[in-house]
Amino acid sequence: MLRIAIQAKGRLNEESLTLFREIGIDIDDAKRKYMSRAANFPVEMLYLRDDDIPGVVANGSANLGIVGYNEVVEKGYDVKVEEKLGFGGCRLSLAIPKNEEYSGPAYFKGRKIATSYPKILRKFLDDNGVEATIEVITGSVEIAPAAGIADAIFDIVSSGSTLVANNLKEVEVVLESEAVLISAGKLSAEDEAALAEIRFRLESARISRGKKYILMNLPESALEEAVRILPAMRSPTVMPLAAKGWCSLHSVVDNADLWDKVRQLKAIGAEGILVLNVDKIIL
Ligand code: PRT
Ligand code: ZN
Repeated sequence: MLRIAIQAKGRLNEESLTLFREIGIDIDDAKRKYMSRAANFPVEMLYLRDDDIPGVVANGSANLGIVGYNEVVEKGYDVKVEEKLGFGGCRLSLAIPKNEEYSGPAYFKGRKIATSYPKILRKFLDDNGVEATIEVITGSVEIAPAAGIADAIFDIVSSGSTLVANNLKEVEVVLESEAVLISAGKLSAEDEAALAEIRFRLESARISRGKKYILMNLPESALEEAVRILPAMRSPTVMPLAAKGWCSLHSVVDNADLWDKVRQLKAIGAEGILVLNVDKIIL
C-alpha cells in the first residue's frame, strides 16, 4: 500500500485532495484524522505539516509526498520530484522597502534579511558573493523591516499584494515553486505499479485541463476551412446531418483559443455551436 503524505491543513490541503478526487481516488476529507485510506485505490494518506513532508518521505515513513517545491529545496533531503502538480504556484523572492533604490545583489552587503528559508537564501547570497546576516523568523516575515527586525525580507510571493501592503518591493526572484509529488525513489514492485497508475491518471488530468469540447453545424462547403481552423488530436469528427448539404463537426480546443476559433468558425457559416467541458483525455 502506497502511503502519501499531504499537508494536514493550509494552502495545499484542499487542492491535494481535489487532485486525488479528479483522478478517481476517493479519500475522506479527514482533516482532523492523522491518517485515512482510499476506498478504491491502494493508497493511504498521512496528514502532516508541510515542513515535515520532505523528511518523512526521505526516511521512508511515507512513500510519496505532496509539498511545495520551496520546502523540498529548503529541507535539502534526497528526494525525487516525480511530478509537478500545477497548483500552489508561488516564488521565493527578496524584497526591500519600496523607496530604497536597488542596485543588484550587492545591495544586500552588510544588511540583515529576515526569512523562514535560510538555506535557499544563503546559497543565493554565496552564489552572488554577498555577505549578509540572515535572521530566521518563522511567521509574519513581511513585517520585519517596518518592525526594525531586518532591512529586507526573503519570502514567498504569490500575487504580490502582501508586499505592497507592507510598503515593500520585490527585487529578486530566487526560486519558482509549485506543489510537487515527491518520492525517495525506493518502492516495492506493487507500489511502483500504483505510482505508475497515479502518474498516468495525472497526465490525463493535466492534458484535459484547459481544453473544451466544441461541436457545431456547418455547411459541407465550409468543411475544409473548418478543419484548418480546428486541428484536433488526430482530426476532427465529421457526422452527416439530416439536412442536405450540412454536417456536424466535433473537436477539442484549447480554452485560451476558444473565442478566436468561435469567431473564425462563425465567419465561415458555423451554427448552433456548443462548447462543453472535458472531464478526461486519455491519449
Ligand atoms: O501548517 P503548515 O506548516 O503545514 O503550513 P504553512 O503555514 O507552513 O504553509 P502554508 O499553508 O501557508 O503554505 C503551504 C505552501 O503553499 C507553501 O510552502 C508554498 O509552496 C505554497 N504557497 C503558494 C504559498 C503561497 N502561495 C503564499 N502566498 N505559501 C504561502 N503564501 C503566503 C506568503 O508566506 C505571504 O505571507 O502568502 C503571502 C504572500 O501572498 P501574496 O499573494 O500576497 O503575494
Ligand atoms: Zn509549514
